[in-house]
Amino acid sequence: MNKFTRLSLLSATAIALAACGKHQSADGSTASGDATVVKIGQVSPLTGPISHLGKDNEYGAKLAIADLNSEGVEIGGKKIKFELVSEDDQGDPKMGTEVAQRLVDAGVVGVIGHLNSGTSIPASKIYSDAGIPQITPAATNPAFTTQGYKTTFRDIANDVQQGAALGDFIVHTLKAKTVAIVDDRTAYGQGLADQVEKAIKANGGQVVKREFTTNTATDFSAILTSIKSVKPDVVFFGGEDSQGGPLAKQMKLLGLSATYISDDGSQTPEFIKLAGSASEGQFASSCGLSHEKMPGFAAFNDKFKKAFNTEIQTYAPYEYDAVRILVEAMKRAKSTDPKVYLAEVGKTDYKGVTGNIAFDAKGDIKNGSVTIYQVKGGKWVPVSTVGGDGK
Ligand code: ABU
Repeated sequence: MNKFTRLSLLSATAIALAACGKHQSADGSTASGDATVVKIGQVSPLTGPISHLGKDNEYGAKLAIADLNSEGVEIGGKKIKFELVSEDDQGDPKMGTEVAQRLVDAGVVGVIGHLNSGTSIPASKIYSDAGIPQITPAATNPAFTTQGYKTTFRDIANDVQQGAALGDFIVHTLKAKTVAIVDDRTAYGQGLADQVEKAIKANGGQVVKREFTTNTATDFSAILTSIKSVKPDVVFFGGEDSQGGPLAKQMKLLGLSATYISDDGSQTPEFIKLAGSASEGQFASSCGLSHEKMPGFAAFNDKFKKAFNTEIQTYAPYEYDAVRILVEAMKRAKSTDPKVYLAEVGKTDYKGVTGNIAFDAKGDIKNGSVTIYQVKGGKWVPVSTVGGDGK
């Protein structure tokens, strides 16, 4: 959309709002009754193979907005009513930039997302150009925060930390001498697989096979037959549960007895559902503390179940914290204008549901942690945590 069309759309929005008794200010907020309406965007794949993860994120944002509105927030002497604008990027990089522009045009003052590294990275330029803070609660590729933008933040550990923890665990805890690695060729899966390979080698292990698939594949028999021929001790998969679950199941069906280990995209209830009995004894990491060590998890979990009648997949608590971090920054700045409150986001020191959150100069979480889990009795059970408050 060109600049002229965007301006015309904004004018049209202002006219429409005026007609229904609302007034749009220069910072994108609107007045409604005695409260000023402030829009916060959230983006995740709400359709497609990982829509369960996308909806989990959206639910986290919805809870945060509901809590803020029921608590009642005043900023700069004005009563604020927050409104969530949720977009579906389908996990697709091109759609990611399209919906990012749509959110900017809609006048959001901050964005939580996107979920995928492959969408968060290209979308970040659009938010940076518009001066709008973006906190991802899920995208872990380190490149997200190394582009030199002042607007990019992440409230979970990244894949340099996750790859190092996985490599160490595979070699020293699982005592693997030989490892086969599969990835889904996304910015996330391939990037993490590279980090894991580096860490395995640095710890004295051997990567005997490297294979790849796609993030829509469902049949892994050719890859697994090739892996079976080298008899690895461990198979690592870099990607999401929509591939990880079927892959673990097909490993068992093919008689591949290697231990399976995956990542934060697979450390979900959905993985256990998809892999079935083949999930038992398998491992995966998450980019944060275990639920038991998260200071606000129990209360958040109760609220989540009551509101949505489903269990948390993985990122919802980080999404909840991210919304509240933006609003805390607005309160400190006494402004909802992103150009004014952006500087305060970088100064965050917040005790959230997931733990203590502060950002380094790049916008990454300081002192992030990685937890390794194992499936025991059909449930994910934490085995060890490195970093953060977990050690
Ligand atoms: N971090 C897991 C999945 C999201 C992503 O980074 O693509």
